[in-house]
Amino acid sequence: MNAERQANYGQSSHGLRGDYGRMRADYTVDQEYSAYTEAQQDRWRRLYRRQIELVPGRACDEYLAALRELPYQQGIPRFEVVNAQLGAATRWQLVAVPGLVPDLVFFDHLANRRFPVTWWIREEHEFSYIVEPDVFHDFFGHVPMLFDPVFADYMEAYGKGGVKAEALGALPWLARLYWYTVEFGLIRTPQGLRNYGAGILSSPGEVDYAVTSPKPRRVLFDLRRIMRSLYRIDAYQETYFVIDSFQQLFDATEPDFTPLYRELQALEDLPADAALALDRLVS
Ligand code: HBI
Ligand code: FE
Repeated sequence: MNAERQANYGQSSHGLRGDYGRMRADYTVDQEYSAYTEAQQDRWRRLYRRQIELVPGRACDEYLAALRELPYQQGIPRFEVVNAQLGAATRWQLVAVPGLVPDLVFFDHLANRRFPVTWWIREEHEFSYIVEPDVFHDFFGHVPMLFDPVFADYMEAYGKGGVKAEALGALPWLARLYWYTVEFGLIRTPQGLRNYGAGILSSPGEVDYAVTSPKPRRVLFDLRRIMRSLYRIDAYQETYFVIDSFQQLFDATEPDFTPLYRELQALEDLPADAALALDRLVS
């Protein structure tokens, strides 16, 4: 299987970084901790110190509570240390991977409560922006949310849905659900709008933009609307979808999507900046 052809991220399929030569059949590798250079460890610490200042008041409480307990200050985290904490909290485990993995491999890991984490760290010139997931995006953006029991169950259900969607030829629709929730989701709280999406939480610019800028549309969560919506992978999002709780997200995505996919076949995709009369906007 050719990883470069199989892994599609968003709408662009591009050559992938990473060494796909020495991995197991499920695309996992061992984290070779001593191979990280001091420059890479220093880059992690600088990424961490910048982002840790930005998340209070902008990330949801579930995320912040987990982040406080994670050993991220000293340097690139060790998988086995975080796995002991995560396993105790929600029975999830992290597995090291060479980078983006094929959709079905990714879904199979999620369906079995394993989250694939890219082991390598971005280059210095990518300090503020990177398209592919690296170890900072995965650990800082995704891992804290896996400590929330309801969100953790949502991720497992998503993986199971992914296996089904692939068989039904419905992946583009399901991938948009991942994008607009797991990567770029917002949640409405009594204290105001907060981020829970990993793409936002690991981004120095978008973490503020997503919850404060007057530019983007913020639309109340609507499964069908999300599945119709194209997205951009190379700029701040033009539309965010807002949930009221992780339970709402879990419940709304619980039913079998087969009838929904059939309906969507007859509907046109919507541009990333579409304004629909029926959108319920969040002010
Ligand atoms: N691989 N490592 C990794 N991380 C992802 O987020 C990822 C992936 N492969 C496929 C994939 N995501 C998509 O299937 C999802 O965006 C739906
Ligand atoms: Fe991600």
